Amino acid sequence: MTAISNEKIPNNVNLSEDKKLQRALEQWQPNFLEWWQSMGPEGFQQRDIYLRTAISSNVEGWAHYDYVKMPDYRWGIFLSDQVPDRKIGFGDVMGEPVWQDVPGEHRNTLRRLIVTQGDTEPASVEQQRLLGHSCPSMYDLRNLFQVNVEEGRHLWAMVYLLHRFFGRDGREEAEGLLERRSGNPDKPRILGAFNEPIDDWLSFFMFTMFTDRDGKYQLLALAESGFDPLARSTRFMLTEEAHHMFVGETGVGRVVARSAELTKQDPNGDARKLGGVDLPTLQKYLNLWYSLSLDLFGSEISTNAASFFAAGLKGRANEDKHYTDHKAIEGVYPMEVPKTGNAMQLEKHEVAMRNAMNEVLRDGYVDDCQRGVDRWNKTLEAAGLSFRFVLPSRRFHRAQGIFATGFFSPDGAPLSKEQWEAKQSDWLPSAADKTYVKSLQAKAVVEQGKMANWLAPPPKGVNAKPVDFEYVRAEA
Ligand code: BYC
Ligand code: FE
Ligand code: FE
Repeated sequence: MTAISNEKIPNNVNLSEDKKLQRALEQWQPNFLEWWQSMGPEGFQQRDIYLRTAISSNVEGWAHYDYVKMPDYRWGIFLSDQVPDRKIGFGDVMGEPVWQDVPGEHRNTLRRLIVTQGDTEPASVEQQRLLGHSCPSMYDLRNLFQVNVEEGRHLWAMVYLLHRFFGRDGREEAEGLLERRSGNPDKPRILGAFNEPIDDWLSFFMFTMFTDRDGKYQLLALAESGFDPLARSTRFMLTEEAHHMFVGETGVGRVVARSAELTKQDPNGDARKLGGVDLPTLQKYLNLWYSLSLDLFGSEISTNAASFFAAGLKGRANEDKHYTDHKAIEGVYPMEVPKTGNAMQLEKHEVAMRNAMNEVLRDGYVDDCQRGVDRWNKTLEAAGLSFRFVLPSRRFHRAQGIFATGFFSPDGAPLSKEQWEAKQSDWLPSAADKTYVKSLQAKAVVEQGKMANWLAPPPKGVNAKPVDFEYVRAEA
């Protein structure tokens, strides 16, 4: 499938053959640009940034690098190639041909899933909009903007589905996606983590490590969908998602490397004394963003998840490769569940497998996060330090699901409210920690090739360019 990139909206969905749809999307486009100008990255909009643009969906040709001003970025609509004769791979409808249109009985549910997915994309751009002013290097600044424009494209991907398949309701939802605002109590974004501030670069790296990784798992689950256009959209989004998690994992990794170095240099092993982030503070930021991201999987026991699965709308990650029983009517998932009326006591429950689908998806996510943490710990080990990062228990600091009403320590022990309050600032960033981390970033590092003191340089640059490449051109 080739892309027609000289069109107003680059696409590989034959947009020019559907004039009505093309017009509707061309009407939405200026609203998107207006949103981008007012809620997208503050500053730098007239700068030339060395960015990658998707220009088609085939593996060799889709990534094109060049200087571009962000408002001129070619946000396009790209679906992965259609798999011929694709069949639904799970649920009650397993084995039936996938749908090229929305089945009437699933219309509301699918719209809801697409809107929820779509809402996170502009939300993250809003959360990150002020970070340019405190960037630790031009390399990092460019990576931030790359993530931002791609989240903008993910919004386009969901808006295409809404316009193409959901008529007037879909068009209204597409407007709504530009109207809600991250962190605004009157019109908040839909999911919790997307209303949390990301106002320092350590939070940005943790977010792209942990929250974008929820994106990976949700997209993998939607890539299984019986609604083929959704499956194909999300499959293409996953190729971009990989870079976001790269930014997160290597971003945190570079902070870890630098912190380890400074910890060793300071006679008392305190990286803060030398202008770095100390390891215990890094652990607190990890605890925060990991637990916020765990919430994004929804409740451990969910009839919503069961019906998404039964109906063939949302599967498990890599359904075909990782599972043999694709109906999941039989099995159970053992869980420890807080007792009703007494969250301090846990009791064993056997949850019907379909009702546990959120937890099944979360399992894959937790393992994936652990692999990243292991790599950071290798750095500490190589530095000869005994400190190790740990993922806190899934019960820790939860606002969704069965543990939301209780209080739990990072190792999962039930606590009273008083015990929790006494220890909270040991486990999550305190106001003083946040002030300290921000103080390291008071001034943007804008000299080509320079790095802020609190993180290590990357081992290599972008697209085989050197680390000191001019990723963001100076103001003309
Ligand atoms: N905050 O049965 P439950 C990404 C609601 S990230 C607020 O527990 P369900 C990205 C839930 O909506 C990926 N509300 O959960 C990353 C439901 O409300 P209703 C985004 C929450 O429905 C970085 C109620 O609680 N994609 O792409 O099984 C940067 C009980 O629901 C939360 C998706 O999420 C929460 N955390 O699953 C940029 C995929 N959790 O219906 C982008 C689409 C739950 O009773 N969404 N609730 O009013 C879904 O698949 C599901 O909606 C969820 C929830 C997995 C989110
Ligand atoms: Fe995204
Ligand atoms: Fe992302």
